Amino acid sequence: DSGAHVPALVVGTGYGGSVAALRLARAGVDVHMIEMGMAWDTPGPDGKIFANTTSPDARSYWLRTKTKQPLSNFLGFPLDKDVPRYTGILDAEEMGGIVVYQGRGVGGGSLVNGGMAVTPKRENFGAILPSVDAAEMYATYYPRANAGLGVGTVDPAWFESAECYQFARVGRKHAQRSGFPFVFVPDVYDWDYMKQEAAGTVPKSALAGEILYGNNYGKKSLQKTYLAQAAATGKVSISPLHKVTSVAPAPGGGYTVVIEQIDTTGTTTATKTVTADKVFFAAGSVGTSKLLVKLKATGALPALNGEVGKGWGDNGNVMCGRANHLWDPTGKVQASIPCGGIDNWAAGGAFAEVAPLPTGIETYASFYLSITNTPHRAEFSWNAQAGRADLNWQTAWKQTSIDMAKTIFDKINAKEGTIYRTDLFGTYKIWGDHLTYHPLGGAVLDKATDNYGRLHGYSGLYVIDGSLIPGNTSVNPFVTITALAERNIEKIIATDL
Ligand code: FAE
Repeated sequence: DSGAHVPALVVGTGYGGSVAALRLARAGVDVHMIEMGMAWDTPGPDGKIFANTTSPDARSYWLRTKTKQPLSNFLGFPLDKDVPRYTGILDAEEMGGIVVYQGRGVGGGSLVNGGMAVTPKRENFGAILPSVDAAEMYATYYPRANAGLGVGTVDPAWFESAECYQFARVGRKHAQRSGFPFVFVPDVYDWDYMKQEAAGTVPKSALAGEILYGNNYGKKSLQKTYLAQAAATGKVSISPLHKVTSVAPAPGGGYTVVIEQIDTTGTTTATKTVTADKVFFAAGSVGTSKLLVKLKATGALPALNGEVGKGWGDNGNVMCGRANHLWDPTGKVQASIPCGGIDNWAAGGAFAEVAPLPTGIETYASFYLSITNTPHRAEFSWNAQAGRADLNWQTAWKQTSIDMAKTIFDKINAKEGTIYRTDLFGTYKIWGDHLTYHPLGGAVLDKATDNYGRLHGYSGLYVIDGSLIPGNTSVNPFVTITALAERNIEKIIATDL
């Protein structure tokens, strides 16, 4: 309520925010979480909370009137369609020539993502977070994050025979025949549930192609893990459909936080002001960066340092498909949850997830999301005239990522006598190079903040999400975001409370 005083206010309910809330609550602190998206706890008219990937509806997109599907075309046909403007689950935010996909709602990105829960190789960690003690991360915080998230790996024996992983077995065969290591990729999906889906004994989620707009069953989103545990403490409350717009020092100490309540059309219905002793920015890389850049430039938090907004990257994301021969079908039924990847990081700077293309028909396509070792970093800056934060991303930068991904797929195509698909991202367009699923950076650890996420210039203000990580994690990012949050909140609780 307006005028309230809270000991700890958390902006956003994704990975960083959920870790902060749980650990603070367990340490005895009352926590209030503010989330601009919906709660996603109530079934729609079809009896389901989340829409299917193959039939997007109002629930699917954040305040858009037309869908913006990552795979925009199929066999030359554009797939996007009109939808009612609504506070749906997936935001396709267009900034500086890149579409940044993000989850909106209680659970953040965990609502929409593939659940791939990958711990980076130890030898790559120094390049990801150079100021962090790797030994501590791998002994304590990565294991803690993996346990808290409920990470598991596909049963290798079941994998060999499961119809829904034909696409992954074809991906493995092609990788190995070209001399690339194929690795199983852990996931937070409930693998036993998936086996039951395949057996036809439970309602289907992964095997019904659910992903991107939410999974109705099977996926352990934050709602089922960290946030459920946080709720069980009785010390955490959440306000969905509330957006933080300002944080500034309060006259009597602590911070004045301005929050806009919105309805499901995105219209502001109330503006509330609360006071918080401590504020944790966990609005995601884009959300936190935009907020901090604005607050510094507009005089709410002028003492933030010049690193705010810098070091933003796309984790080198680039997608592509390959057209297989007729003797290599990838399967009519594909699990929407990937379970394997091709590791060419050391030699070629690319780690490629063998991804599903769950269209419900045989496509003879292999589909991949590559994470690449791109050096390019963009910066957010305040555009006073337009009243928004702009990102100076350059579309040409994706060429570096394409070149790295090609170290894998050019070789596989040469070996298999196959070609790239040209119908998935437009007409005669091979590369999905217009987007990222993995925004990272903008308030980099040990630069905009100290080595534990305390913002320079203000005591009691913290960053605890993907914006701490400078642009790349060498693998999918949420395990690293979670582990770093576990590390930082432990220190903050021990020294700052
Ligand atoms: P995030 O989860 O984005 O949470 C931030 C929250 O803050 C969101 O709920 C926002 O709505 C909310 N928010 C923003 N601004 C405000 C504001 N001003 N006031 C109130 N609330 C606000 O942040 N990663 C993997 O590791 N494996 C995968 O398989 C994977 N697949 C992905 C697939 C898709 C389609 C997408 C979009 C992402 C995927 N990711 C994956 C990335 C992963 O979800 C992402 O790195 C994390 O969710 C980021 O966590 P944060 O805590 O930084």
